[in-house]
Amino acid sequence: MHCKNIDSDAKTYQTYAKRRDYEWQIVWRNVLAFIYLHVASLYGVYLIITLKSKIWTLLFAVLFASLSAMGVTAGAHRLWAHRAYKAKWPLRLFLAVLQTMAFQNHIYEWVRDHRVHHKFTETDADPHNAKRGFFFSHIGWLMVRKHKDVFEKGATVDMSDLEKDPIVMFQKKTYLIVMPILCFLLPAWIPVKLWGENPWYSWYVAAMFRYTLSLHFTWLVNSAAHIWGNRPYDKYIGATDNKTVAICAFGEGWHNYHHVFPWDYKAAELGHYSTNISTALIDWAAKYGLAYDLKTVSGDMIRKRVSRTGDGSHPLSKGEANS
Ligand code: ST9
Ligand code: ZN
Ligand code: ZN
Repeated sequence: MHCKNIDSDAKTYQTYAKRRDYEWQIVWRNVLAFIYLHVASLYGVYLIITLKSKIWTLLFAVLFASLSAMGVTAGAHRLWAHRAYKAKWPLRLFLAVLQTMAFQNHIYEWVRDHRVHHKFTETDADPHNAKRGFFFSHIGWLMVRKHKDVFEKGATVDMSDLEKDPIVMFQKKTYLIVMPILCFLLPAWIPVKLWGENPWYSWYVAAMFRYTLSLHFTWLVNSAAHIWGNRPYDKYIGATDNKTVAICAFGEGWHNYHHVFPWDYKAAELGHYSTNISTALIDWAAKYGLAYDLKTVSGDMIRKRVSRTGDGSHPLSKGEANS
């Protein structure tokens, strides 16, 4: 009898481990939230194209989305996840506020998932492993429990620098109160207060549509920029350089470069402002001394890497072929 219990315990554990390996354990709360977000956003699109909502509400939504995107790109990504530059506290506070407006989890969690993504790219320990397909790496990973390797291998990632940043830790502590105010209530309230928008129109356009669209633009980096595009710097990795994603994601679509040289504050070789507006913000902040120690990569290092592992799509490798 006793033996039987142990046996069945072991079986339960094996089944559990197997399930975590191969089965999607769906988190219905998130599935329902995403369904609501998408239905509400479609209604927002209807309000925009039928000109029922005011044009100012749409312009405001674009501005709000752009500011919050900078909190993710220049803040959570380049500053906190990669330490590609240093920032004085007023800039860190500003970026933390913008990042809270974006609701992509608090900085600490965002950075932990992102560091794990870089350390274990396209393995089971990668939270949005692109080998599991477009849907999983785009949105699916947020609707299921994480693979056990994410917890186990993720535990090896050092987060002590963030634990020492009082702004990051304050945001973590107050996130569940401040985030709904900054991401949903504030953008829904401003159009009502400033130009008399209908409160429901404001909710659907400036809150729901704006938020959902900026999530998709961000997720494209994890999905599209791990599937489609060139691999000018390293043809042996999944990440790609994808101009469309770069434009949508404020300069984060030069993802082949970024995976090869993650410490570059431009997250791209060139960082032209037209396809990399986040770099413009960091450069501007550096001019006023708010950002400093901007890290980049030497032309020589890039050239060597392009000729060693590039897929031949880089202008430098074409030059080589001609000479
Ligand atoms: C969102 C995030 O959308 C988007 C990130 C995109 C990143 C893109 C990067 C590309 C570059 C930047 C581009 C920017 C472009 C911007 C342009 C915009 C126009 N390591 O997670 P839990 C442990 S969020 C180590 O609950 P479950 C840890 O102990 C959208 N350990 O796991 C943790 O406990 P604690 C809105 C880890 O239960 C515990 O496990 N948010 C790691 O499997 C439990 O963790 C949502 O939709 C790790 N990596 O649940 C909510 N991870 O935290 C989404 C976990 O206490 N989240 N541990 O230390 C969830 O509901 C859940 O996380 C879950 C998994 C259901 C997905
Ligand atoms: Zn990636
Ligand atoms: Zn990164």
